[in-house]
Amino acid sequence: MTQLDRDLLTSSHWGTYGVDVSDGHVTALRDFEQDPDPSPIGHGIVDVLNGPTRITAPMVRKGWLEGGPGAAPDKRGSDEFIEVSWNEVNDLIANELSRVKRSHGNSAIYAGSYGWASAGRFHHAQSQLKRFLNCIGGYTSSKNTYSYAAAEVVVPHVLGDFGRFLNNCTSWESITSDCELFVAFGGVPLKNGQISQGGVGAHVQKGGLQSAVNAGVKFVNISPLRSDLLCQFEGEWLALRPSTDTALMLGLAHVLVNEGLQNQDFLDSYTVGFEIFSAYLLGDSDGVPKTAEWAAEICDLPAQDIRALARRMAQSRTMISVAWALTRQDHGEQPFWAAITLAAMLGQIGLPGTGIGFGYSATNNVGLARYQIDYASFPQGQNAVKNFIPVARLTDMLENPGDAFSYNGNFYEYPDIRLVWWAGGNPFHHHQDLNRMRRAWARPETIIANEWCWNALAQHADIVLPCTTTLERSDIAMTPKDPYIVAMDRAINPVGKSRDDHSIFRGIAAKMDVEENFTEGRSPQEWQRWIWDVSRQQAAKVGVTLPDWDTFQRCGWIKVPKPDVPIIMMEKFRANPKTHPLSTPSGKIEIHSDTIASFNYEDCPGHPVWLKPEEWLGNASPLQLHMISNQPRNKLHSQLDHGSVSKSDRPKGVEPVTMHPRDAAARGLEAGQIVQLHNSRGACRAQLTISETIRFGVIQIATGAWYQPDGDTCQHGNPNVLTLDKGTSQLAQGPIAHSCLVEVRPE
Ligand SMILES: Nc1nc2c(c(=O)[nH]1)N[C@H]1C(S)=C(S)[C@@H](COP(=O)(O)OP(=O)(O)OC[C@H]3O[C@@H](n4cnc5c(=O)[nH]c(N)nc54)[C@H](O)[C@@H]3O)O[C@H]1N2
Ligand SMILES: Nc1nc2c(c(=O)[nH]1)N[C@H]1C(S)=C(S)[C@@H](COP(=O)(O)OP(=O)(O)OC[C@H]3O[C@@H](n4cnc5c(=O)[nH]c(N)nc54)[C@H](O)[C@@H]3O)O[C@H]1N2
Ligand SMILES: [Mo]
Repeated sequence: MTQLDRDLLTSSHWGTYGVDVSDGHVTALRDFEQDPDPSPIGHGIVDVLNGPTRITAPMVRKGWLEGGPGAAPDKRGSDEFIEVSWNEVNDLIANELSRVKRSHGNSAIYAGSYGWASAGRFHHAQSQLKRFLNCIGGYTSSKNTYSYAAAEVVVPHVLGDFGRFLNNCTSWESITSDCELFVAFGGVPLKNGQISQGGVGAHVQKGGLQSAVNAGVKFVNISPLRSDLLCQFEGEWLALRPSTDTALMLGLAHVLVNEGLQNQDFLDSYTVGFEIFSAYLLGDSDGVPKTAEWAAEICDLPAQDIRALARRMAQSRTMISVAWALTRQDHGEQPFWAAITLAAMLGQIGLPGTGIGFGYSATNNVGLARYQIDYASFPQGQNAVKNFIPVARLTDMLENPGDAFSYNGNFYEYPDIRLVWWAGGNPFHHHQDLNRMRRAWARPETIIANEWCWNALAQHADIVLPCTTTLERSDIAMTPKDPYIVAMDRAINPVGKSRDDHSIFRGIAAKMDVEENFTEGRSPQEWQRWIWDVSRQQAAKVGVTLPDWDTFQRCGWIKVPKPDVPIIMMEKFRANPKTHPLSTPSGKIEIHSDTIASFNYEDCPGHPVWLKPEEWLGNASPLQLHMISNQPRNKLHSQLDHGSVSKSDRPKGVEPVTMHPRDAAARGLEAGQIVQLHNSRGACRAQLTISETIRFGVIQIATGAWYQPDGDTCQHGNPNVLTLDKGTSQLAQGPIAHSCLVEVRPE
């Protein structure tokens, strides 16, 4: 263990903490002194580091061990596990990988391994897995995220890029000084700002929002949930029907055109295709003018409120924020495209404090002024396999090998998957229609998972490789998304026989004669120093000096200074679109995209349109409610669901669900009782909370409860047994968890 003259430190996606250790056990985490708004989430790890849910040795499912690959796959999730040694398990895996490669080729290995894992530049689980598989010929991969797949595919057609703009959203300082009206589709959910991928030093979202409120910025929270903008900030609340934001945006746009309020100069100089969109907006192309009354019918908001909001937006210095959640719905490409179009019509893009932003407080880094330093990562190498799926098409791929699918203008084929490997990420958390996924999960011959806790992913694998947590290995928390760089100390020894992901793959690499390729002769310590040294050079390129390794280790953390001026998204393009064009075909904002139009997708034509979702309140039967399954307040996804912080929320052991009093009365339900949410795809238990802070006709249940199926009913309250597994459109094929109807009955 490192001998240090300072407190032990750790970092996570939810914050930095001091670590108290006694007798080789972590006894407590302490909030980081630099953090003005620390998150309680971290404390949830202490009681589960070494408890009954910890995986302490390599385990193989009995049916697989006895019958070999493909044996009794329907017993995944219910079979017994047998402990084996590391040497045995490495042999089993090396032989199985060789068999699959020989008989079916590397494309039969699926290692999209989507998900978050833990902070730390070196021990990034997916990078370790992918580098190892690249050393043995590659794997079928996945593209895009569950977070905002629809935006990742559509926005580059409209603005030329998505990630770059997301990382450069106008900073809170600029909003505080220059914005008057902040219109937030999906709110500014501070609960989500607790998180930032790769590590957080100081939480800034609450402070940013507070400073803007103090400076007089008015907030409008457009969301089925009032809590998406905390009441203490006194925003207005427009409780629209879920999945209808695009109709509302079109209604607002129509008012602007109808009343001559759009900024034509901006449209002429900085955009293309407005005339085609405008013909649709006015009804010239389809006979339906998208008036405030038309929008009011769809979103169930008063037409006069829509008109009043449009006028206010045109008269004020306005920022439009679109929550990432708006992409996770049927036709999730449309709200982002429509929001960019609306902001373009207001003509304030590229000016201080106004324009468009993608999901303020979706994570701690949105609107956080910082340098974009291209820090080094653990290199993944080259994947020789070209096959991929859009990440949320997992079940389709397992069900339909050889079938064609559309994606972003092309056709591709689903490969025939024989072996699935997850190291970081939990599909039994993130995927939709989990009961259907579980059935498809029985098709591959072998499923391997690197995990540290017995969640549903581990329980549904054939081979479980026990990995360490961040507290059992040293690393560096260093990401362009956060100004703090933190030495993550190895606070305790690995629990049981667990190994870090790197050592796990190194062991198998040795059996397959690729150890040298995998490690390049470096130890984990040497890799970390390599990452540090390359990152120092990268930082120097933007004028940031990082100390040498020993000084950094002695200090434990450093803060990279922030740029002198606030960030203003698309400032340079605004100043001179000729010298700083966008990377779209026209160099301008594409309100109409010839490229997308040329794909001839009915579910994603050439400009923003309103398309009815497959499931929404507009086609609900009288008993159906719209279910919002948003991000959990007290954990990150399914991580630490078994820990004390998450459990403190649920005295009866099941996830809380929130319902409007009118809906509860109509069903004769009472607060505190256990209910079942159900639809044709499955059911889940939940404990009822009744509140007027939710729109009637809508229920809210956070994601994250560990999937525990009894038949098709999840006993813990995982809403993904109810959600629909369908792509946003042929363009992005993103997930649509938020477009989902359910009924609720007493248990
Ligand atoms: N209904 C519904 N579903 C959703 C969403 C929604 O809004 N509604 N949101 C979606 C979104 S945005 C996302 S990003 C996904 C998130 O889905 P995931 O990212 O898959 O969820 P996590 O629970 O964070 O999974 C991380 C896993 O990595 C494991 N892990 C942690 N550290 C390590 C490590 O060092 N090594 C290894 N090998 N494993 C480790 C954890 O134990 C955990 O099982 O969920 C999506 N699903
Ligand atoms: N505490 C915590 N924070 C997190 C995470 C976590 O698991 N826990 N996950 C992180 C990840 S991976 C991601 S991608 C981000 C996601 O960030 P978001 O996508 O912003 O997260 P959500 O909580 O799913 O949704 C935000 C709000 O959008 C609203 N909403 C849902 N549907 C609609 C709609 O149709 N219209 C409107 N107007 N509003 C709607 C919901 O009320 C919801 O509370 O959060 C990150 N932050
Ligand atoms: Mo996400």
